Formats: sequence, C-alpha cells, structure tokens
Amino acid sequence: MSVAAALPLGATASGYSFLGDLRAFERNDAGATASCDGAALRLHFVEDDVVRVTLLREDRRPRLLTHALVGREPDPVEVTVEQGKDATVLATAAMRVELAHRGCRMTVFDGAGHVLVQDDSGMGTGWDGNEVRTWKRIAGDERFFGLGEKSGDVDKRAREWVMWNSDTPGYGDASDPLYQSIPFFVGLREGRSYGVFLNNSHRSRFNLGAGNHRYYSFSAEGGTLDYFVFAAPRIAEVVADYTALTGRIPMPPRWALGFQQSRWSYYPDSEVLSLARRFRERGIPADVIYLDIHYMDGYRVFSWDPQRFPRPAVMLDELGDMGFKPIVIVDPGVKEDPDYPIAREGLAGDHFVRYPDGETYVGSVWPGRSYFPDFARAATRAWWGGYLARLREQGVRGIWNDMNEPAVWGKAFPNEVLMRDADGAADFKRMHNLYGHLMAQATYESLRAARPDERPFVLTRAGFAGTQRWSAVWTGDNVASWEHLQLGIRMMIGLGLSGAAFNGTDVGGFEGTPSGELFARWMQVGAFSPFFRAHTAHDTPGQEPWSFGERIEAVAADAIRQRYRLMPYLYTLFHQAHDSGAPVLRPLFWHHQDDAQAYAREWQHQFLVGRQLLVAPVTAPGVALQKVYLPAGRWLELGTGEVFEGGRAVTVETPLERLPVFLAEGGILPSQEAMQYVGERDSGTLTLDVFAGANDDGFDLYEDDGRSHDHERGGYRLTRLRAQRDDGVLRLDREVVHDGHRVPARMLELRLHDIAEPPVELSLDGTRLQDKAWHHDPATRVLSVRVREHGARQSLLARW
Ligand code: NBV
Repeated sequence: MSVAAALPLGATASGYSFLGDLRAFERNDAGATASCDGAALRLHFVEDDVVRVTLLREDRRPRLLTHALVGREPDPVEVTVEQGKDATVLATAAMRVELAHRGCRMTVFDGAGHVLVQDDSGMGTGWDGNEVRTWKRIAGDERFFGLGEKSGDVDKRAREWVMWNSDTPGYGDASDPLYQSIPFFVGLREGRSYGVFLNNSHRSRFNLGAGNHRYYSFSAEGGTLDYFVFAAPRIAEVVADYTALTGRIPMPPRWALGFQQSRWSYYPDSEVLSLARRFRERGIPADVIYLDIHYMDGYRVFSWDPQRFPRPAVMLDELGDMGFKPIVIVDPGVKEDPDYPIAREGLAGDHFVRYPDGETYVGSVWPGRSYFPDFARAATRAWWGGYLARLREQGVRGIWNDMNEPAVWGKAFPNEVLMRDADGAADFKRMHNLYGHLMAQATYESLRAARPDERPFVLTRAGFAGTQRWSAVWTGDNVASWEHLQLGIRMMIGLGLSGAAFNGTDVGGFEGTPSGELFARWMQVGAFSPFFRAHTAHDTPGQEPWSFGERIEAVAADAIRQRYRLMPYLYTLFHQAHDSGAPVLRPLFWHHQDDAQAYAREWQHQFLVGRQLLVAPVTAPGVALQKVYLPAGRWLELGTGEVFEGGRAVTVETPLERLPVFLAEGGILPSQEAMQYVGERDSGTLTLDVFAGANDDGFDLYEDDGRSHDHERGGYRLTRLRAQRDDGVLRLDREVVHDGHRVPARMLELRLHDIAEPPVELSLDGTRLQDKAWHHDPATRVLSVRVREHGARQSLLARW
C-alpha cells in the first residue's frame, strides 16, 4: 500500500504538515496561484524555461529574498493554462508544469514532455514550524552537480549538504558546510539537465538521496520556500539561466589573471620589496603580492603597522613600478578601542550590528573584542567604502575579504543579532549566509565608485548565490596534501557550475608543507585554474616558486609562463563567463554531456579549460604514466604534438616536467609571448595553434583594454577564427566581427599542427606566400607561417 493511500494527504502523524488538495486556482500574467489546503503555491514563469515556485503559508508573511537576484525586468512569458479534472497544466514554449489537484503535487516537464522534477506524491511540499521543505522523486540515474563550494565528488548524490557559511580550517572531504553557500544545483536525468535554485538564505539542507532511495529534498530552517526550476536540456543552458538570474562575473582587470603570490604574512616592507625583486631577478612572471593581517597595527582594519610599514604609499609605489599590484586583506571585525577612529565613527554612525535590545554586538577575532559592520545598510557600505577608496589612493590595487562568514572565536556568531537592509531588520538566521555577500558588494561597489574608469578586484572567502557579481572566491584553508589537490579540482568544478567562475585554491596548500613534487603538480593545476594564487599559513615555510630547489623552480616557472602565454585564450574565457555564465574551468561533461565516461569518478580530476583545452593533471605522487580519458574526436597533445583518437582512454608519459594538455580537433588556440607581468609591453605577435580537422569550431578571440569599463559600451574587438581541412586543402580564416577596440600592430604566428608534408602551395588572400614566410618541420609535423595581421579579414590557404 502506498503511503499516500495510508495517510490522508494534508494530514500527518509526523511534525510536518503537507500541502493539501487544490481549492481554488487563479491565473495571472506569467503564471498562477493555486490555493491548496494549508497553503498556496505561486507559480511564476520568469523565462520560457524558468519557473519560480513560492509557497505562501497562511500563518506566515512571505519575505522573499532579493539579495541574490539581479532584479532585471523579465521579458514577458507566454503561458497557457489547461484545467483538467485531476490536474491543471501550465505551459510555455519550453516547459510544462502539471499541478495534480490531489495534494497540489507538481511535476515539471521539458518541452518534449520528459519529467525533470517531480514532487514526491506522498510528501510533496510541507512545513514544520518555521522549517519549509519540498521532497522530489529521485530517479535511479539522477545526478547532481554544483551546490557551490562543497567537498565530496563532483556528483553530489547520496549526501546531505548544509548551507551555513562556516570557517573550517583544514577541512576534509567529509566536511560540510564550508565557507560559502550557493543553494543551486544542476540535475541530470536520462541525459537531460535541469536546475534548481533555492532562493532562501536561512540555514538550508539539500538531501540528495542520502539515507533513502525515494527522494531528494531541499529545505530551509526559516523564511519562505521560494525556488526556481530551470528546464534546459543542456547543462550550459541551465547555468546560463541561473546566472541570468543571479548575475555573472564582471570583467576582471586583466592582471588579475596573472600569477599571485601570498603568504600569512609577508612583512616588513623590506621583505615585501625583496620578494618582488626576487621574482623579477629570476624572471618568473607574477602580477600580485598579498599583504595578510600582519600589515595592520594590532589588526585594526584600515591601519598600517608603523614599525613594519612606516611609509606604505612609498612601498606600494615601488611595487607598482615593478609591475606588481599589491592586494591587502580586509577583515570585517573592527577593534573595540575608544582611541580608534574607525570604531568611534562606526558607533557614532550606527554602522555595527546590534542585539535586538539595541546593544552593539561584540565578538572576539584577530583584533580582540570587535564590532561588526552592518553591510546590509547602504550607509554602512558607503562609510566602509570610503576607507577602501583611501587604500586605493595609497596604491592598493585589490581587496581580499576574509573571516566574513562571519567568523568569531568560539565559532558561534549569535543568530539573534540583527542587520538592517532596505526591507527592514532581520536576524542572523536570515542574514548569516549573506554577510560575506554584502561585504563583497560593499567592497566592489565602493571601489568602482571611487575609480569609475577602473575594474575593481575583490577576493572573498564567504559568499552566497550572486556573489560572483562582485568578487572572485577561493576555497579557504585547505591542506598541503594530494587529497586536497584533488578535492580542490572538484571544488573548482562545483563552484564554476554554480556561477562562481572566478575561483581557485591556495596553491600548494594552506596548512602544512607540500613536498616539492606536490607543489610542482599543484602549480601545474594552478596555471589552469581561473584564480591562480600560491598561499600558505603563518607557521609554514614559504611557498614561492623557488622554495623547493632548482628542479621544482623550473617546473613552477614553466607553469607560470604557460599561463602568461595563454593569456589571450584565458582572457576570452573570462569574457565568456562574463557574457554567458560559462565557467572557465569546466567538467568534461560540460561539452560532452552525452558521453557516459565524462561522468566517471575515475576521470573527475580531468577538466576542460574552455571548449578546446583538456587538462589531465597528475594528482598523485610518483605517476610516470598517466591514463587520460579523451572524449570522441581527435586530440593534439600540446607538449608533444602527438595526435590521439578520442572516445577512449590513452596513456601518456608524465615526468614531473609534463602536464598533459590536449587541444581538441577544430580548435584554434591563441597565445602570446610570456611577460614578467600582464601588459608589460605589447606582445608584437599573436600565435595561433591550429588543429584543423573535421569540424570548424575554431575560436572567437575577445580583446579589450583589460582595465576600464569601455567594453560595456562596445569597446572591444571580437575576432572569429576558423579552420577547415579536407582533401588536401587547409583554410584558415580570420575575421574581425566587432571592431570597437584598437589592437596594436602585430604579427600572426600560425602554427598548423598535424601536417605531414610541406604544402605545394600556400597563399594569403590569394597571393602566394614566399618560401621564407613559412617553414615545415617534418619531425613535429608543424607548418609555421608568419604573416602580418592586417585588415578585418584574412584567409590563408594551403594545398597539398
Ligand atoms: O589572515 C590569516 C588567514 C589567511 O591567511 C587565510 O587565507 C584565511 O583563510 N585567515 C584565514 C585567518 C586565519 C584563521 C586561522
């Protein structure tokens, strides 16, 4: 006997009450409200393929969260409604929602009629006190990805995940929750994807088939059950829809893609400067040096230690002259100190969070007893931002927000404390998960207001859905172990699938000390991570590229140089993330959704960087031979020029010096010469590695000035690069399709791969090229051609 038959719907012997039968149905513009026994369900289509589901309880005033959403006016969606005897169906061009009248149970179908999300027929939607929850039928093959910064496998199934921002130093694969809360996942059933975003900042729980075989569920300890279902059959579209709703990364300053060096902490100023010089003397590219908490005077935010940093502006200037962009840490805790102007001003301006009785909250953290700014208040964000602007004036180029879960000693920031946003006061049950998000907003917005022509750079440890609009994220206090190198890759994949495209790990590991081998392998991964920063704790030896002897230094420097060479490619991928929400670092299944092997645990530490680069890093010690899975198609290993047939696993040699990276057939990879720092000089040459073949996917190269917001007004150049090859003819086309940014004159170095013989004829735009303009190397099978980039269109033709 089914439970539904045994228990009358809407009544229960457990603490939960369940939504009951349909009583009334009211249609409105882009959806409808169903009044059911116990509560109402509002269904509102925000896109053809996105429906918002909101539970309106009779005994609770709905207070919908706005912080995660970009709040753009949705396009009107055409919705048809068909009321049947047992069910009512709402349909758009892309999806269908069926509401069974019995128990108001909901099923979401894609446009072709496949079930994507289905309420559990027995439980559906329910509540118990403040807790709200919904239960969905789980399919045998259902997989779950995303959920932001989470431990575990890439597939999150069979665990229960909690959203509650937590300071978790030295976390492990079983630890949860961690620093950030992104209540969004991508589901996959029978190869078709969908997504769910729970728009609720209270402590929430995602049970993805843990401890049961019947359902997955998501719940929140308070607030309104308010969630979005994305009905897009391709994972990339689900993430595009989710990021249309919660926002996408701003274009970062181009230097932020460079290598970043950190430790807790570099001081005094002479040490910081000698670190900078060391990079330049050794010729190892780097763009950023971080100052961790020791730069401050007694950990007072916005102060400088007068002994360690007597003349900060001078030091910052010198760093700037060497091409470094200094970034300082800014923690939220403000020292309770009557002689400290920030504390005094904060109290006078009512900028700190308070208990319900009005007493200012004091918790202990680095500075000792501290107050905490109320970043929900626009006035507080502006006040805080004034100090950030001063740091910028002194020569600080970016802000690193730490401890903003918020963390306090004792790990129990009180829930009764209040924040005040435009909607009124709310306690930390609601605001806790938003604290880092609002601090990042304060930071980004004030830096941008202070320098309207400059792109801010913000890094945050805590965050929520939507934080990507303001800040890059890193995965907190990881550990120098091989397990963490692997976990870090899985976390970057999860973050990327959750809108947080600009993410990375502490390369080398924060806690503990890596072996030289681990450091080298991690640097190789770092070079392909969106955010590339080496960082370590205060009680460990340095983790600079040269800290592990000559051989490791050479490997680390190579990895960094490769990063700088690939800058034109990587920068374009950041633009893709900005434009469509596509992660920079992608799981194999992002582009190979129908390939079962792309989901296999065995390959989950391989990843794609953009569509055409597949990286198969070594993530264990002593691996001289690595098995690599290559999806269907042909792949060119960049280091060796060897071509592999995909759709199978291959074995490649992996001495420490080698990171296996493969270029997909049809791919065109732009690169430039390595420099000491981003923008050190004009490159003079754009290199294109071309692996022409059966498809002509090519690449659309994006370029802009790398620092201003002109790109928002069309100030960029987009160049379409395509290659075609069949029957003894290879054709390479370059076409400028948007010309809003002037690129300095340069040469094109074309490296056509997998070419066995020299061509009998080679021409550019119909004119035969002289012999000295090209060279064929039979050993590497590369045909190199050097031509001047010229005009809006160029076409190279080779014949054999
Ligand atoms: O500011 C010191 C550290 C910092 O280096 C690290 O990256 C953060 O995640 N910070 C945590 C505070 C130390 C807590 C043990």
